[in-house]
Amino acid sequence: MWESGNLTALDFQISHFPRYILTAVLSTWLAERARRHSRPAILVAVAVAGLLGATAAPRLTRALLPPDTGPNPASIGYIDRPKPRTSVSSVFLVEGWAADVDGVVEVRIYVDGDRAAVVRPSVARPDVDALFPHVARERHGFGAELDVGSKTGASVIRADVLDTRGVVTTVARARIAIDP
Ligand SMILES: [Ca+2]
Repeated sequence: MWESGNLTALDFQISHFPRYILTAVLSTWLAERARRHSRPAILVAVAVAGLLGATAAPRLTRALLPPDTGPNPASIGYIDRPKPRTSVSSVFLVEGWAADVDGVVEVRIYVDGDRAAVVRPSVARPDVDALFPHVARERHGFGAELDVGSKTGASVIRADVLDTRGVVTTVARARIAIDP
């Protein structure tokens, strides 16, 4: 991704560099020969030099800016607690981790499609860093105490991650049972 971005920037610099040389040569020529040429010839030369400079400038600007950051890899994560197919009471703790190449903004936890909590990961998870060395170096672990009130029976907990590029990804689901 980064390699291809750098190549693109390099291509711009190589393919449009001659325009700058041409513009510089024309400007120098104009400065030295202005008194010996007619006004129309100078105006044409100025117009050509200006056009070359104007068309090359945006490309140089693009070449000097950071390369396109490319596609946005999906966030990853897991719900460690409660374990799938276990029973919980109406107030229970959800714990897990979330990670993203660009960084995680928040984790949104849902119970049967209803948003139950929004948390920012705050617990260090060196195990996640070791397993996924490409993700952003930040705290991945999250935890939230949920109170589902009178809801009972089979339920699905879902964790969605909002990354720093504004994309929301469902990273984990766990089927549980809520005891009456
Ligand atoms: Ca992402």
